[in-house]
Amino acid sequence: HFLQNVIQHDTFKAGGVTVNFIQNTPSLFKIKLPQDRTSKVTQFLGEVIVNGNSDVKFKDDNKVFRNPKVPQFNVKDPYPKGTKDLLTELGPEKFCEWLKNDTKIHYTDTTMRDAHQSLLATRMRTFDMMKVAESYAKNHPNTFSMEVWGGATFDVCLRFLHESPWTRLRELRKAMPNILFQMLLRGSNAVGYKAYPDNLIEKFVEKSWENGVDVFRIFDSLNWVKAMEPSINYVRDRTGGIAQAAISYTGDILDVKQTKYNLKYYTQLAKDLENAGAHMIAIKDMAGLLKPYAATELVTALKNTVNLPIHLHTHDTSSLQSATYLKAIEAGVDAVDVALGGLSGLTSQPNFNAIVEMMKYEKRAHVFDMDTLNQFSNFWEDTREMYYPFESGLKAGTAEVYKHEIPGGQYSNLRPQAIALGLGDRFEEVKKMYAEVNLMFGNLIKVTPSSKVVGDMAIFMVTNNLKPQDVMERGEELSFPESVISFFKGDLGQPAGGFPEKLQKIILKNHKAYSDRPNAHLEPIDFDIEYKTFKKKFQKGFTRALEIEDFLSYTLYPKVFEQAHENYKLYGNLALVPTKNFFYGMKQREETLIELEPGKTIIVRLLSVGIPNEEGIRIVFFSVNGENRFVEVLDRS
Ligand code: 3PY
Ligand code: ZN
Repeated sequence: HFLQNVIQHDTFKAGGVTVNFIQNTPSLFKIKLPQDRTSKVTQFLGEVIVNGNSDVKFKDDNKVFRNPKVPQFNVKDPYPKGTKDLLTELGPEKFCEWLKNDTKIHYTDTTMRDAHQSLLATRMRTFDMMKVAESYAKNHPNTFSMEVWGGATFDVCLRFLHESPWTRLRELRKAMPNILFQMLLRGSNAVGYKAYPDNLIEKFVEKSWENGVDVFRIFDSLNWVKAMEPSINYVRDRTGGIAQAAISYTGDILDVKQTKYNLKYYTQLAKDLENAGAHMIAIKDMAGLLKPYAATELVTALKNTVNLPIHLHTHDTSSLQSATYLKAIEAGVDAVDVALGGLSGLTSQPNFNAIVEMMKYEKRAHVFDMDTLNQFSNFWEDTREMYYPFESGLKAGTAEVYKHEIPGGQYSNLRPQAIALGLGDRFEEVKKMYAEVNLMFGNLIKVTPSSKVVGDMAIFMVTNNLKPQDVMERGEELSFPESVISFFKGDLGQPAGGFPEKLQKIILKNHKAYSDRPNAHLEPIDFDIEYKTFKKKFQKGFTRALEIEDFLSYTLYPKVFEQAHENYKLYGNLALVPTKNFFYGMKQREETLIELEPGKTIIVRLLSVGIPNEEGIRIVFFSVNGENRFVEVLDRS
C-alpha cells in the first residue's frame, strides 16, 4: 500500500516529487486493509512468509513433502447407498435393531476427528479432508460412520486453524451425503471444558443435526448419568439422529483389587443409560486401558445387560488394542472405531486396514476393497508429513499407560504443554505425578475435561516441586490452578464415590461446594435478545451474513470467536489455503493454486521479499495469474 499510496498521490502524479516528498507526506504510510479476496489471501501469505505461522513452533526448511494422491473415483457417478440412507429410511430405533441383528462387524472411521486429535494435536485442516471426502464416500459407502466433528476439533478449528467448524461440517456433509456422520459431545460441557446452560446445549444439538451430525456420542467426564441425560433427551427430541451414550472406561476390571470401577459398575452404568433413553452404548476407552481378556468380559456382560448395539472405542497407546478388538468382536461387539493406517496406532485408534484384513474370511468379516482402502491410508500418511510440528513425539507403544492412564487425546497435548512450561526434561515426572494426582483426587474417570484438571494439577505440582504430602500439609498457603478449584467446587459434576473431603477443604479454602448439576446454576441464554446483540456487534465489516451457528461458536468460545472473526475480516477464508502454505508460507519462485470458489482459482507465485524499511515493513512481491502484486508486512522479528 505504501507504493500504491505513492503512485496514487496527486503530487506524484503531477510529477512534483522532491527529496522530502516521502518524509513530508505521512499519509503515504497509512496502510489500508486488503479488500478483495485475492488481496486478503496474499496478505496472509505475506504474513506467514515474513513472520511465520505463530502456531508453528519450529520449521524444517529442508523438509520435502510428497504430493498426496487421492484415490480414483468418478465425479459423475451417483453416491452409492450407505448407512445415512438407511437411517433416513428406518429412523433411529429400527436402524439400531438392524445393526444389532447384523452379523458383520461395523467400522467407524475416526481419521477426521480423534485420530488427528490424538496424533497431531487436532490440527488437521478441512482443506485436506475435502480432498478425499467424495472419493471416500464413493469408494467405501459401507463404512458405518465417519467421526468428523466434536471433541477438541471445534475449539482448535476456530482458535488455531482460523476456520469455522460449522463450515467444515457442512462441506464434508455435501461431499459425503451417504455415510453417517458422528460427533463427540461432552454432555453438559458440549464441545468445551466447562458446563454451559441447558438451552445452549439443546440448541447446539439441534444445529449440529441440521448441519449434518447423525450419531451423537455423548459422554460425561465423570460418568455421571445425570449430566448425560439432558443431551440424550435433546438428541431424541430435537433430531432424527442416534443418541449413543458412552461409558468411559478406566482401571482394569480383571484386577480384583480394583473395586471402584469393576464389571458391576460398568453394567449398572450401561443399564442406567439405556433407561435414560440411549439408542446405543459406547465403551469409550479413551486411554486404551481395556485389555483383550477384559474386553471379552465387558462386552459379554454388556450384551447380557442391555438390549442395545455396543460400539467400542479405544486408543492404541500400548499397541495391544488390535487384540482387544479381536476379543470384543468374538464377544459380539457391533461396531469398533478405527483410523486409516496412515493416521492410526499409538495414541490414535487401531489400524482400519489391518483390522479389516484380520477379519477377512471370518464369519463376521465386512468386505472392503483393500486396494483403495490402502490408498486412502497412503494419502493420509503423505498428508501427515505436512503436520510435523504437531507430532507428539511418542515413537512406540508403551505399557506405561496402564500406570498413568492419560487419555490418547490428552497425551499429544500434554507433552507440548509441559515443554512450553519449561518441563520438557521432566515429562517422566509429569506422567508419574498424573497417576499420583489421580489417587489423591479419589481415583477419577479421566477424560475431557476431568483429565485436564488432573493434568493441570500434575504440572502445577511438578513445577513447584510438591509431593502429595506437601499439598496435604501446606495446602493453605498454595494457590491451586483455577481448573482444580472449580472441579472441587462441583463445576464438572460429581465423581463416583464423592470428593476426598479433607483435600476438598484444603483446595476450596473459602469457596463453597455444591452437588447438583452445574448447569442448573447457569442463566439460560435469551436467544432472541443475545443473538440480535451479537449480530449488531459483529456484522459490520464482515463479508457474509452472520448466522445462529456463529452465535453458538461465540457463546461457547467468546474470545476465540472474536479473534477468529478479526482474522476473517483481515484475511478472508483461510480454509482455502493449501496446508503447506498455511503453515510454512512459500519459498522463492514457488507457485501455488488457491481455489477461491468453485471454478475460480488463482495461481500465486512468490517473486521476492524486500528488505525491511525504517518502520520494519517488508514488501512481498507476488505474481497472481501472471499479474504483479505486492503486499506490505511488518517484520516482527
Ligand atoms: C474429547 O473430549 O475431545 C475426547 O476425545 C475425549 O476422549
Ligand atoms: Zn478417543
